Amino acid sequence: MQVIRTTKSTIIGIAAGSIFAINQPVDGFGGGCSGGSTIEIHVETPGHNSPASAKHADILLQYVTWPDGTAIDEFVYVDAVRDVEYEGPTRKMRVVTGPDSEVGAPGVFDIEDGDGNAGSVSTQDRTIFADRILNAWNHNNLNAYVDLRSNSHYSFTVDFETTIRDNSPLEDDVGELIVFEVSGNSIVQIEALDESGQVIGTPLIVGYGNEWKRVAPDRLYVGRYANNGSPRCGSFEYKATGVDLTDLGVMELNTLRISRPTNAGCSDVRADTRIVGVKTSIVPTAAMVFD
Ligand SMILES: [Ca+2]
Ligand SMILES: [Ca+2]
Ligand SMILES: [Ca+2]
Ligand SMILES: [Ca+2]
Repeated sequence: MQVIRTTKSTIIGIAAGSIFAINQPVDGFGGGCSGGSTIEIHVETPGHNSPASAKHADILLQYVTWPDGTAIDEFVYVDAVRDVEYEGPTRKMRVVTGPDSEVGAPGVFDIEDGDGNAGSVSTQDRTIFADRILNAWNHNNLNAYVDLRSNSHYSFTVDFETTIRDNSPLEDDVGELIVFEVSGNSIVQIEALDESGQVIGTPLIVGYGNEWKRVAPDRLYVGRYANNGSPRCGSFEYKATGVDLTDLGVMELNTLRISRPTNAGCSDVRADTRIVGVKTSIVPTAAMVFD
């Protein structure tokens, strides 16, 4: 079993011996319509006994355990967001951060509201919305995501705070990106960009082929919000999947473009997306290959 622990952060607080005793991949919950496929992501929900009751509050990422047993507790967050595009109607693209959260910028923010004129989406709205996305993606509260309810074109570009590198140039079980999606029923395209904004590698449609998985050991849930942002009854399950950088055709990346797939067929393209980088490698992969 390989264990990568690059920080002295949260895991230190757990009694020695306990952490890796639960390191086995967690199976599904005895079947179910999605086949029981899971991804092991451990969270803390301060003030709540379990994630099930934290749907409007902090869901704080702690560590992830990949199918080969690799446990990682260091993540790479987004530190810039730009080039927001959106061609759909108002009230259909918003950023949600659980309104009872203490990490992040709690609230429900529609893209068209930034400039004070809720009737349309202006350039100023898109600029302000980039900051809304940044406020949702630059910390470890997973209950913070882009909420999309339109089939129309959208895209935005994010820079990560440090370079994300593949732990192996081959296909491997250790994901460098964790992509979350509300309900796990929508697809989203991601592409690595170079410094000049050109696509490098291969665009990847997440949720198409690489299916969304139920989070284990505890399922995650997010709240439902009315058009005016007020909480509604019920919840949505929050699913996720890991992406190995090999699937994006790159060995490292700093910048990611997130967009509506253009040839999506009949798939649901109204993705509700949150992406977290995973620090799986502390040295450049090229050095490991060519030394
Ligand atoms: Ca506006
Ligand atoms: Ca790889
Ligand atoms: Ca990898
Ligand atoms: Ca969805």
